[in-house]
Amino acid sequence: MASEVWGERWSDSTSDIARKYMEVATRKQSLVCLAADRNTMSGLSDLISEVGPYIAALKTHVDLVDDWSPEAWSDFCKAAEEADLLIFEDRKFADIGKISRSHMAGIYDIRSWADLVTSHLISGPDVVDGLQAGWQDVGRSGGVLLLAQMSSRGNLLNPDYTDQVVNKGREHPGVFGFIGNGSRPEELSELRKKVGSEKMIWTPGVNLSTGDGEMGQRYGDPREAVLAGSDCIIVGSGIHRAENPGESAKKYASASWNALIERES
Ligand code: 5BU
Repeated sequence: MASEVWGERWSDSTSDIARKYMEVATRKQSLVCLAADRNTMSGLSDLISEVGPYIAALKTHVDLVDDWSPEAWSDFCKAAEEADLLIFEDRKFADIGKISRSHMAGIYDIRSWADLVTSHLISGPDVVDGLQAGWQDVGRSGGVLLLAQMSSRGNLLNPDYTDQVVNKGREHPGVFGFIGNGSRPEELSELRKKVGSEKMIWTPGVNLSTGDGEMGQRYGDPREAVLAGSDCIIVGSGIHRAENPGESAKKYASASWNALIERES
């Protein structure tokens, strides 16, 4: 049961969506969010059918799909829902509150299908209210993951900036949690200390093969990320570029799940 496995993350959580995530992750014994970075609808659908059982959430970049259409996307979201997955649009919002609210609508209508979105806090805390208003406009609710750290080399999110994001985000009920740097366990442990136990930390920059990736991406080990305080490892190419994505997803699932058991026991 989720309440037994997740320890204080469960007991201290005040977010329905975070609890939903912990339940899905427990059912599937997987703390994996697949970064579904494929640029065709058929490539995306293949991925869900191959790895759906081994992941707990699906992260999208809706605007990189070449043959995107509202109908095809709606079918894709339905498939994700049937596969018991949270849908997470990694849109990295950053505008003022009222424009962010409008960005949730528009062609892609993110507010109508995403359970989670990412946002920078560079424009100030009203961006979170704007995103929450976006969901309210269609009678839905969702959670915002604030970028407190990034996985890419040379990024400008320094420790002082991270502190400010965490201090503002911790207090906001619309903030589901924070993005942390999965490639550096020591940075992640620091982030966990700052965040405390109530909010989630989700981490990109994770791969079973650690080291430098393409164009400044950096990778850390899934087990180390979870032990350092990550609640969800975001894995892209480690799964979708593997020869057998299903088998690869299973490996990430068991590494992350075993690490959670180890962390909480
Ligand atoms: P990869 O193939 O595992 O490197 O994919 C990583 C994904 O996570 C990709 O979709 C990025 O947009 C996303 N990401 C990231 O890599 N680093 C970050 O700091 C943030 C998001 Br925020």
